[in-house]
Amino acid sequence: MRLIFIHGVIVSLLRIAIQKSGRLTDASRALISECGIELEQMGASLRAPAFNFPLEVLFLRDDDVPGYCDDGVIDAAIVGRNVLVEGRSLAKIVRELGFGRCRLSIAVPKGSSYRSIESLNGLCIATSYPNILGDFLKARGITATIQEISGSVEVAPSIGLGEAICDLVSSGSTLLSNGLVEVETIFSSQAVLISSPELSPEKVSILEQLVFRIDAVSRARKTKYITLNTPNEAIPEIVNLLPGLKSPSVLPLVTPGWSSLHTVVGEDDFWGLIEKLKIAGAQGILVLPIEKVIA
Ligand code: PRT
Ligand code: ZN
Repeated sequence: MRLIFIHGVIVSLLRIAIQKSGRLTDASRALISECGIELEQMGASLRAPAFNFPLEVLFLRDDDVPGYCDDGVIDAAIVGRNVLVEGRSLAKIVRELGFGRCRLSIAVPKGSSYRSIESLNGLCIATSYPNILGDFLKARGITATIQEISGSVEVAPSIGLGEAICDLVSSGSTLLSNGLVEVETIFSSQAVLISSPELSPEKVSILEQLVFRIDAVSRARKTKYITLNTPNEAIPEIVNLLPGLKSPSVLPLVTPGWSSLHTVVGEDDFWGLIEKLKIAGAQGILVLPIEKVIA
């Protein structure tokens, strides 16, 4: 176990992996930074200790994460759920992080005679996800050949490597530009925080502190602080529209008969809510970002 000193006291260090260079890298770094954790910049080093939190970040290829986590080489990681499940990892999902959303889908060439899932019987499907695909097909009693390939799966049918593919999709534009049509979604994914199956009590405690901060950041990302002015007679209707963390604060304005209302709202149907507030009589609506929400 690597030890560090904070204010002269020995503490253990939580070793967390994030993707070195890829789709999850920026959002993972941003999350760590929004948690108030500052990393030492060590050039092109694959390791960065934190100055102000008992954490060390390792920058890895995502494919290495499940094995390292199971073996206890790393204590935690931010990785796509797809990688975790495909790697048959024993790691525990601690939190879903809400970024890196995508789906694993089966696609066939445009114009092919696909009708239903039974149409996959006897086909050869090219994929980098043989385990997830194999489980899916087995559960549905489909017999197909799985051709495992490591990249550029979407070009496989055009070069004779299979009659269908199974790959990650987000916008769908890669499928479209390769003349493929999505026919079955077999798995939904997003970035998750995972932890090794066996952590010492000290490391569990550090992980809990990290998760506390991540939760505060996640709640803040989903909420906005709102202030507005309203004629007093409209307050009951406006309060009804604004649930807030508890209930809105109402402060009298200098202008007689008017008040200012302050509260926190979720981002779901945010614009719909603003419309309703205006109709109810709200004016001068200000919307502000929130940095952290401590429950
Ligand atoms: O180098 P390393 O091995 O670490 O990275 P990688 O190349 O294996 O992974 P990377 O960086 O491409 O993706 C990291 C993670 O991001 C994945 O494991 C997913 O959890 C998540 N993610 C989210 C995606 C996508 N969206 C995505 N669209 N991963 C890959 N894609 C690819 C997909 O494979 C296809 O080629 O993007 C293409 C499709 O995108 P659309 O938008 O055209 O549908
Ligand atoms: Zn990878």
